[in-house]
Amino acid sequence: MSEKGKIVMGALAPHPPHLVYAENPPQNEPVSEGGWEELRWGYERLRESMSDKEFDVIVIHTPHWQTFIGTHFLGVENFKSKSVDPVFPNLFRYDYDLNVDVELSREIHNIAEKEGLHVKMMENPDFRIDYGTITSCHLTRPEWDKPIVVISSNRASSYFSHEIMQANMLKLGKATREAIEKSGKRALLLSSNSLSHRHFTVEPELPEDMSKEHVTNHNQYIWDMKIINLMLKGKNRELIDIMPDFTEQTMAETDAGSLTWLISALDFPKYEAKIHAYGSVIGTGNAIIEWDSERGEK
Ligand code: 2X7
Ligand code: FE2
Repeated sequence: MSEKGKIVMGALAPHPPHLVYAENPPQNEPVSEGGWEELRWGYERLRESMSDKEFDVIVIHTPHWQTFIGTHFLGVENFKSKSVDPVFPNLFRYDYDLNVDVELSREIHNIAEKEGLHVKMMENPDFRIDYGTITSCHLTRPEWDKPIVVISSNRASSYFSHEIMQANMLKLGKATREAIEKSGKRALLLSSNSLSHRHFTVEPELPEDMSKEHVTNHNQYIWDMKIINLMLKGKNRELIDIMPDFTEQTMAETDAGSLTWLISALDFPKYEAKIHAYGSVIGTGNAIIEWDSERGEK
């Protein structure tokens, strides 16, 4: 490919397995009566919004593939098995069969390495894919007709600090953008994480009983709105500046680095993001948000 590649869209695409459970797709074993419609309709609106986009590959950064020594990348062309959520095995037992764009994976890996990051290609064919990757990809593109690149979450937040994690993710985002441009491919990027992440410790008898669902507490809600409004106004430098405090005070899943990686890959968009939904899942805050980088360029 000779033409320069590009990121055609970025999205915050959270992965509560409850949303897949509620949809009852053929791949998932447990059966539900529905639930969490606001978020599921939000994913429907995201899919509608990207329906006229042409892209070759989905690149996803996932909080539930946690690596303590560096950032890892899937490096095998196909994975087929069952993924079971360790916390919610009653909700998520999903048969997956997915293809990986190993060439692009390797290119991001190589550029990130040159930037000084500790990286590794994951080449074990029996590796079990995490439910974060599967849920976000399923809800964004249920056809599974595009190859994916999966990037692990290096736990620098736990090992060092949110600030060190962010410094690394800013480099990784830039490396991702450069690799995509070099590849000539058109990519959709997904940051697979919730926002505020304090959650209930007891599950209702019927998990999809919506009379039991609400944000854990008001502080979490106020913080989520602050973060969402910065994204909607294109104030992404400010967002990165306050992300460590937000992460600490709401135990946010931004500790994984996914959102910082996405904002950096999109090169700190100044244009407005578009929100498709905000809702709670066992008390956590979840927003579905898109950055249409092609529209933003105009
Ligand atoms: O992994 C998750 C999550 N991030 C949010 C809500 C519920 C369950 O799992
Ligand atoms: Fe999660």
